[in-house]
Amino acid sequence: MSLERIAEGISSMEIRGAGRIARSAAQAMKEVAEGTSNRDYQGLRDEFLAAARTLLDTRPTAVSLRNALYYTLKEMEKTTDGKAFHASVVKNAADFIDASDEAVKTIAKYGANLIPKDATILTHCNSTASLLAIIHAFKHHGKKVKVYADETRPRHQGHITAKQLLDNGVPVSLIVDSAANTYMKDVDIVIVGADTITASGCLINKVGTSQVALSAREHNVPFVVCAESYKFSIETLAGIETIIEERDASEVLEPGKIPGLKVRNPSFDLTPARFIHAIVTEAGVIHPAGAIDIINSLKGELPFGILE
Ligand code: RUB
Repeated sequence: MSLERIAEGISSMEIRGAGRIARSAAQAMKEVAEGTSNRDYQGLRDEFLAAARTLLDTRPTAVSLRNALYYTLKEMEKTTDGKAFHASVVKNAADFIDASDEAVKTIAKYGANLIPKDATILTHCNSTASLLAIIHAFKHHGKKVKVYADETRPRHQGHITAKQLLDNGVPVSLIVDSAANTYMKDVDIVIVGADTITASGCLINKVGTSQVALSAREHNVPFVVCAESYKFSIETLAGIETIIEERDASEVLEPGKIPGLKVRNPSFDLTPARFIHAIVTEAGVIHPAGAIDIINSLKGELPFGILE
């Protein structure tokens, strides 16, 4: 797929989920690098930065996308040799995709360990890492799990989750988002994915996640987050606020259906760190207070700020 096709796919949410967005962005950068005959450092720099900005504009608040681009361009300030810079972009993009796939598999294994033997699980939205953790617990550990999948208004990503669980033989019931609190008394563990983890260990994930966390806390149910390290935001360490994406009102209500009505459609919300029992990363299962360590190691590795 070309850069334009991938950018369009991310904007339209045909490509969605923070991990998939990040891997697709790395793939787009790889294709830009493979498609150019340019080997002049400045020319390449301009070309790669333009491509990165095109990708960033598709979902500007996606931290995973930003970190994938940082990773791909991490040699940019370390060399002025065009050939070396070009080769590094191809290699780093491929390495990012492989590392991301591996991270998801590792998180699935660690996450499965946290799931009790005969657990009722509740999940919100559609997260590859958390879905695979449930499937791993069910298939490889033989745990008798059953799942409540929130439908996840307005785009119904919960339908994808329910279908994937069903396809893997996991017993699942689809519920409307507002029924999560009703069923929480039967739930043993909540597992969700992450769009972003902030320096203070807060979670930014699909809108409605924070209500699930609130309900879980009220019922003393552990609230577990699956997050690859590239979901952790270096920006938040510098005090830069993570902006919540607001999408088109037409996702919520057919345009003109109630003339004159204002509709708001935030795509994500923030769950405070104090509601989070554990964050499962490829580096291990951590307390939200450990977010700072992951961000510090990313900061040492990624060229934070080059896309501003
Ligand atoms: C998806 C969403 C997912 C996270 C994690 O939102 O909030 O929970 O991105 O997903 P959207 P994953 O549908 O708007 O992209 O674990 O697959 O990265």
